[in-house]
Amino acid sequence: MAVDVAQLVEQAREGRPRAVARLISLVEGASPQLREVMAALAPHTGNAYVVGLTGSPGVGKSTSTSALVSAYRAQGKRVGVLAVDPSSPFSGGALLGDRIRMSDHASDPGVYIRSMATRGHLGGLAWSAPQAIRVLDAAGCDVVLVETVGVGQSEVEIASQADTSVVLLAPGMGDGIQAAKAGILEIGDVYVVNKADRDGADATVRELNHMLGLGESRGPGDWRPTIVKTVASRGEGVGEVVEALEKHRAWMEERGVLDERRLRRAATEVETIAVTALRERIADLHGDRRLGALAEQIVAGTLDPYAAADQLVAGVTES
Ligand SMILES: Nc1nc2c(ncn2[C@@H]2O[C@H](COP(=O)(O)OP(=O)(O)O)[C@@H](O)[C@H]2O)c(=O)[nH]1
Ligand SMILES: [Mg+2]
Repeated sequence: MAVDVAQLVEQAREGRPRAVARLISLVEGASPQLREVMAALAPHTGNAYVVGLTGSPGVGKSTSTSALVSAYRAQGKRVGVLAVDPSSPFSGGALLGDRIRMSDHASDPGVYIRSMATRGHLGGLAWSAPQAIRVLDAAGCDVVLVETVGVGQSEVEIASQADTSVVLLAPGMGDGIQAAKAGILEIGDVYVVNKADRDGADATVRELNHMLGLGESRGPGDWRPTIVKTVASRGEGVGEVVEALEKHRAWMEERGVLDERRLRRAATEVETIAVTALRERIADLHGDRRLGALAEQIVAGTLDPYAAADQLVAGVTES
């Protein structure tokens, strides 16, 4: 069903939650109207500060996100929350518990909370998450918190696209090794050791210090990842997390890093849309027939795979 995009965008900019939700649904469903939506949103984007939260399931991401929402709301900021689950084709499922933890904010008109899954779209969340962030940005969110379900490759990719990446760990979860494996020790700007009410939090901080090489010297002006201990379920340490985020943001602005990151994010976004469009064209009937014909020539030895790939790309891009 076609929607009145101009009207929807206007309503979203006025901060109407239903309009924001409709726009994100268009993103999630890969609607053909998205071109129109993104064109209408473009002039109104670029204001939101995007924070990614990554960490093993159960570490306390949703609890921390909820506490961060409260902290930012206390500052009068409008906050968007995007909970993304790259492993699931259904929004909801794994994130149901998160919704309950977020229910404190359900009636606050200054907070948008949305969970998203891939819905089997070829581009996956790498394709849709940045567009959902655009919607929240244009809707006037000062801060957008992006929570991923776990620490897999696609989660790390999504988190690394944020302005600031927060990596959460908890004592006694064997998190260190897992984190190192998933590569999240390379993406964290701020590290949170949550569940500091449990034994071993200080040991986890020490281990983290060691793994991050924080004892080693860095170049002057380099960012030293901050480590903050929290008890998210009681809101303890959350103020320090906000402080660490603000510090990182200020550092990025001072050094031009924020612009750099946003340029990189935009480039990745365009590339993802382009590659996904290309892949879709190859998968359509036309492209499929072409591919079949090329495969026959390769098997017959009358064509090499590079020349065939060139022909395929040329064929699907000119039609
Ligand atoms: N003891 C303790 N439990 C916590 C803390 N933060 C969160 N939890 C609990 O840990 C569980 C998982 O939290 P959740 O936020 O859903 O983790 P997520 O999977 O990373 O989003 C929940 O039962 C929370 O109540 C904390 O600081 N201390
Ligand atoms: Mg969660």
